[in-house]
Amino acid sequence: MSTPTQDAVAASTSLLDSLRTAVGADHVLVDADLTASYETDWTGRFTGRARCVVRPADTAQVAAVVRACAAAGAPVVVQGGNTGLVGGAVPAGGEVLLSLTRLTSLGEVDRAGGQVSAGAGVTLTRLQEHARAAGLDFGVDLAARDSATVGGLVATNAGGIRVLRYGSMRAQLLGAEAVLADGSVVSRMAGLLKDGTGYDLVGLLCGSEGTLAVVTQVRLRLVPRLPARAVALLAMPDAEAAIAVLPGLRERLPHLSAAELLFAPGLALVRKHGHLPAPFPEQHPAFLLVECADRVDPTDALVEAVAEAGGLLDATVATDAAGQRALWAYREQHTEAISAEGVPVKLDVSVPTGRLPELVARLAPVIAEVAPDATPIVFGHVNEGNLHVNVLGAGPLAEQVSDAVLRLVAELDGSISSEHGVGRAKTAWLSLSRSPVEIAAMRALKCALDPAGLLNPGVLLPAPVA
Ligand code: 2HG
Ligand code: ZN
Repeated sequence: MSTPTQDAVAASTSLLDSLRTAVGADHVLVDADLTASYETDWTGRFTGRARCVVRPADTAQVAAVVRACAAAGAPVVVQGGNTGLVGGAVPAGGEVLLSLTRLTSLGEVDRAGGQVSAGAGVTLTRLQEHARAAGLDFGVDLAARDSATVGGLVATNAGGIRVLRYGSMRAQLLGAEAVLADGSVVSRMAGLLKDGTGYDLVGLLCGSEGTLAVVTQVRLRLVPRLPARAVALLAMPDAEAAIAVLPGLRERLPHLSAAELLFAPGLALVRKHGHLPAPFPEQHPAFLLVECADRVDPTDALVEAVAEAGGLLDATVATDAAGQRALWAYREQHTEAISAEGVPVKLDVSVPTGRLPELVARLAPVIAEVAPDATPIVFGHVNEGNLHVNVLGAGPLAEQVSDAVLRLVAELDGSISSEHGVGRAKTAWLSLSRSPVEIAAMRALKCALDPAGLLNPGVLLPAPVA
């Protein structure tokens, strides 16, 4: 008779055998030096050992992997480009890590429909280049574009820098193919612009952070390519003034495509790590970076609107590509500069836009009260009331800092997760943004689609109270 240990070893060997049969032995990684890069998140804050890393090449292989894991009762964690910031795509310990980076199929651009099909492992940069080569563009853009993958963008309902103009990832999603927890496949890839037949499963999978199904392919809406751009950086006395300028710019500039908020401490970090020159001769406390995109040069309209905006301390407008990249670098290099400084507490929150000045004003004192030595670096997407609150030097007070900031956000009727997802980082605070009834409904959906709880356990929903 075999012992429980022998049974466990035999079960594990038979799962590895099934996975090797599903994807080929070369794509089942077990050696620690091969799995390491998949096991820690981009920030270095979340880490855990995977049972193995499996790298399927297409939907059929993903289905075979999920079936094998379901048969073995083995939990699965799903990963794309590993650029997530809430620990939602790295193992907690012992899961099979399903990496989707080999799902790189990219269909021909359908110009009649203004759509394209993309595999979950296609990077955002590749998708953008593909759309642009066909005279179109993709409506979502963000700084991690070279590594972030379509599957991860869908899983987190990613936002980024063009939400003001085109909406978040869900607004681009016309269809999806996904593997359910039992290994069966749902495919809705026709890209119908109108389809009122029942529950919107595709919309539901967007933002579900890999907990309901594994999205393997999506059908995406494309937008017109707007090659003429103008970018301005406005220096402002404070957040309130920067926020107050936005409605006027939005009303005057129908081709406004981005409005980003940053502050002196973040700018200083970016300049230090990126070795960048100062944007203005004088130092200023707050900045608004705005971009217009159109088919014809939007510079004059932007200059006029900026000239009429009140409360500016200074402004600079870049019309050529190099100057625009240089202005964007002040904003886009925040994440890297912060990481170069240390492992931050990273919070991504939003409040109704009208309450943004109050959030900005109260953040520093609220953080100082629980972690007096910590340094907050705040920046964000002002149109959506979305701030990225990064706190350096919180050390053992990380949980207290998160708690204080997220409670402040809830008090202001905001969301504890705006565009990065809940992941493992924020499950404990889900009830600040979702009522018990909503959480029960979310749990019911999870149980219906993944009754054994094998897909991304511990992500998004807190563990049920025993
Ligand atoms: C951004 O807007 C990203 O640049 C990352 O959402 C935010 O690093 C962050 O906190
Ligand atoms: Zn962001």
